[in-house]
Amino acid sequence: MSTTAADDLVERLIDWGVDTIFGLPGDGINGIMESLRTHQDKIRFIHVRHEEAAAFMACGYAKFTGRLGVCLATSGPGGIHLLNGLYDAKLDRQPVLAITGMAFHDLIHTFTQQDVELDKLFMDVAVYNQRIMGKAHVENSVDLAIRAALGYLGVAHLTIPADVQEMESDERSKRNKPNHTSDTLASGAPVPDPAGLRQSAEILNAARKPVILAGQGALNATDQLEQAAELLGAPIVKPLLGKGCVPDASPYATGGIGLLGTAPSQAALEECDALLMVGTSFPYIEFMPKPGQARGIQIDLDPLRIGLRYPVEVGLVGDSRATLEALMPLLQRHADRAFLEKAQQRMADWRKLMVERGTRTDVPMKPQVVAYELNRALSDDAIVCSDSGTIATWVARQVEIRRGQRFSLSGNLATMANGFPYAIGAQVAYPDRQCIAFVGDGGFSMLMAELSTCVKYKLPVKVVVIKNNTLGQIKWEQMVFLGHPEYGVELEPIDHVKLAEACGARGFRIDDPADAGRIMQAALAAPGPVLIEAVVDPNEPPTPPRITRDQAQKFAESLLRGEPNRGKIALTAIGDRVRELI
Ligand SMILES: Cc1cc2nc3c(=O)[nH]c(=O)nc-3n(C[C@H](O)[C@H](O)[C@H](O)COP(=O)(O)OP(=O)(O)OC[C@H]3O[C@@H](n4cnc5c(N)ncnc54)[C@H](O)[C@@H]3O)c2cc1C
Ligand SMILES: Cc1ncc(C[n+]2csc(CCOP(=O)(O)OP(=O)(O)O)c2C)c(N)n1
Ligand SMILES: [Mg+2]
Repeated sequence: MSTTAADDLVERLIDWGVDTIFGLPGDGINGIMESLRTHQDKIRFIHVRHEEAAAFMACGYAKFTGRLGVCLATSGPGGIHLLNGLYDAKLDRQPVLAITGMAFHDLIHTFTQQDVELDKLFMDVAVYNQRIMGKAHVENSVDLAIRAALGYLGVAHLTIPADVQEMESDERSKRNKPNHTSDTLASGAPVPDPAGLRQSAEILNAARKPVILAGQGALNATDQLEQAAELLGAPIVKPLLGKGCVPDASPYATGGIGLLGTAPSQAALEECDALLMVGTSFPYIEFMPKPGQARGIQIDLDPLRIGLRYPVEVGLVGDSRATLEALMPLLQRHADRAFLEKAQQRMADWRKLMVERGTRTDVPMKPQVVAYELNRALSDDAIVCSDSGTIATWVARQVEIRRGQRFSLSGNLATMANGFPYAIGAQVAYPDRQCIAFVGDGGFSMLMAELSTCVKYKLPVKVVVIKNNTLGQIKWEQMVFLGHPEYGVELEPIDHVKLAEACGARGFRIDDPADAGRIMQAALAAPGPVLIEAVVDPNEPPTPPRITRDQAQKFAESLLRGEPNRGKIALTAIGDRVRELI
């Protein structure tokens, strides 16, 4: 039987081990859809409601499995819809392959319908970007696309004109001999040079107050980070994407850093005299030590990232785990534990504060209470996905990640709406794990139709929607950073329980802290897709670990300039600080 170019594409994906594609059909990809139909015993097509969700699912799938995520969209609008999710993958460095259709090859750029040259549109997002010109062009393009996505940790894009997908003739140019390209991925990473390792050890051995800053690139180095921290007597500070690199209960961990971080992490960075960065590009330099304060060493797979945010003396290019293993035999155990012990005392106080905030009994309920109860109800293998918004603060501080659990959000693009599709991507990859989306009512409403995808594929995703009827993060930014009263942030309320039921999922509502734990446990234990609407106080601000004088001043100004909720806000924790200034 003759095969089409689309068959060659799908079969090559299967050769590479791809077994799942997230997407939505259209007449620009009918050839590929037909081939997916005839190969459905080897490759699953997950039919989504919005292509943006397909790209997020592919990104989430890649984040939690380390494998290639694949998404598919039709020509023109379908491809355009993918873009936000693809930028998320680009910025958080995830291997994702996007496949799109295009107009017929002999009508491109003739004002025909859906005439969007997606390869041109995707130039900036993709590390590899190819317009497939014929059946004989498929094999080598797919091989390169996948190798580029996995090898360079980024987005690859293949676009195929609709008629080329159906092409059966395999006429090749005389240089393009068949079977000369390979579906083999080279693995491995550079090995840091011995001189760099020696110099790093000298710096760390001489330090009195070393800190380890460990991010997403160190997720595979839990034991090594803890061993290095034990040797050095160093606290481990975790940028948000690195939340899972060591458990939050680790004696070395001081939690996150930045606006949603912890006070002990901030203090450790302010006081340290050496900084060992491992697999992180943490963007907020205002939280880093002052240049000259701490001697810097950085481990990163990508030489371009060395010295990006802090003037390091030594850069070690390599994999976090292997590099730490090479470094550790050169480290001496620090007898002086005072710096680590100080961080541990501060963490004990911080944990008490978090429990206090998570167990508040106020009505309306504080959002921290929901995150606190979620944390208690999580299973040991939970995958927790979140969104951009105040929810990121609640989850970062209240979910105490354990060994075996995973966490992510859209770190560097910081987009809304990724959290729910990430959880779906995770659940598709791991049908038996607990997959949670902890999202805001604004972000969730952008892609809420994917509830129907969960029902269709019987995916038992649990979605916790923090309902504050506002774009909370922006409301607080308007006030605290700019001194403006809130504007344009109110959300028309949605009844999420009814929405869940309308989609065929189960809906629960939590609005009373006294019932929060019981309902959360019951909802997470319920089979199938479940939505938990948590009605919370919209006036609870996500306070930074330490409020600066300028922030408090701006906040006070926003209240004085006519903030509509000033009465209620003045009763919250941040209100105390503001009242000192008015
Ligand atoms: C609403 C919102 C608020 C936020 N607030 C904060 C905040 O307060 N604090 C905070 O920390 N973040 C915050 N973030 C996220 C923040 O923007 C960054 O995305 C995050 O800090 C980056 O974390 P990272 O450095 O671990 O990851 P990345 O920026 O992805 O860096 C990972 C690094 O590891 C390298 N790498 C990859 N694999 C390996 C390997 N095997 N070995 C060695 N190196 C490797 C990569 O080359 C890269 O340089 C927020 C995000 C949102 C949406
Ligand atoms: C696609 C996109 N649009 C806008 C923003 C700006 N933004 C960041 S957080 C946020 C509010 C999120 O609101 P919600 O999901 O309700 O969460 P909350 O802050 O209320 O917890 C907005 C509008 C963004 N990051 N991404
Ligand atoms: Mg909201």
